[in-house]
Amino acid sequence: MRGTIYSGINNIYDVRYEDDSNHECRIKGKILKDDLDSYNPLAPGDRVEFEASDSGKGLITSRLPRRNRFARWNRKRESWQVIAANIDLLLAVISSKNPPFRPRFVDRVLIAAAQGDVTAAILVNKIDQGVDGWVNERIAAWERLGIRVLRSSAETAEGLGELKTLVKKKTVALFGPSGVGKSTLLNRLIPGLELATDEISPKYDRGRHVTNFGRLLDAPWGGKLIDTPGVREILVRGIDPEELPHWFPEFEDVMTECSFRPCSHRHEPECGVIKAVEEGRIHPDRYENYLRIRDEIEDNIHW
Ligand SMILES: Nc1nc2c(ncn2[C@@H]2O[C@H](COP(=O)(O)OP(=O)(O)OP(=O)(O)O)[C@@H](O)[C@H]2O)c(=O)[nH]1
Ligand SMILES: [Mg+2]
Ligand SMILES: [Zn+2]
Repeated sequence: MRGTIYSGINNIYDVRYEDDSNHECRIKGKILKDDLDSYNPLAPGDRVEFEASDSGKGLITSRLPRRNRFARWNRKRESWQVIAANIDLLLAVISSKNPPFRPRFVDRVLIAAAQGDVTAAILVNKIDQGVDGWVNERIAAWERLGIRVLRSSAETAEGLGELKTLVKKKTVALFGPSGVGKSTLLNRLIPGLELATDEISPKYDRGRHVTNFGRLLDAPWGGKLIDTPGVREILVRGIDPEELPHWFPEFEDVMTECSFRPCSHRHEPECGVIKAVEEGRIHPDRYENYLRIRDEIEDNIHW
């Protein structure tokens, strides 16, 4: 039998069969541990082969090939954690003010999505709390790269119509820091859904990590949505430092003007990237983020 993973906690997976029946499954043997670069063998959205039993429990015997996956590097485990598989879109969700707007976090999510062959869009939520000029400027820089950016408020419902249209008939995962409103948005989109949500901590200006496991949800209009736990950080791994510039699409054109090859675009004279930053063709904060990520991956070169 073939089914879809809806969620998994402590190695027990909620598998949904074609007839909408639910099966509480464990993994049979180590069959899924082969050729894995992640510590979790299955994530919401995965398709599996399983053997059902009369008691509603079952055994997963294999994972079907993935079309794509979105994964994040887990610093403690030094391994990838697959967040969602076989998705049409990853929505990087961020808030405009509280928790603070974190564009550099989003840039990293865009890289991680591209690494897993996943299309990404950005959702700036909580716009009822205000959107500063620099936030709009950063949004415009993403839009110039051809990335879709939506603005929404789960509080006033502004932008929810557009969001609904975007996710229609698709499998879409929401990913971002804790407290930005991922679960609240899903509760707003899917009538009757009551995912747990909580206020952000006033002392630290960040969420309390309310959602603690990823979960696939059926939308009444035919699509599927995935709620995921908020994360504090997202690291860039699996990319050689010299290759990093290629993950910044706006560098691609201007890199041809660099005099040095290879050019790190840090301090070399006659660097096309530095020139483009000075002339305002590359957003300075994207460039700053490039420098930091480059330092970070060079410090981790041993892996
Ligand atoms: N003002 C305002 N508050 C919002 C909005 N969306 C969500 N919130 C509030 O933000 C808080 C955090 O929302 P959650 O939905 O729990 O956030 P989350 O992203 O799911 O957080 P984790 O599950 O911890 O990752 C709650 O108090 C929500 O009511 C919004 O658009 N505007
Ligand atoms: Mg949540
Ligand atoms: Zn250069």
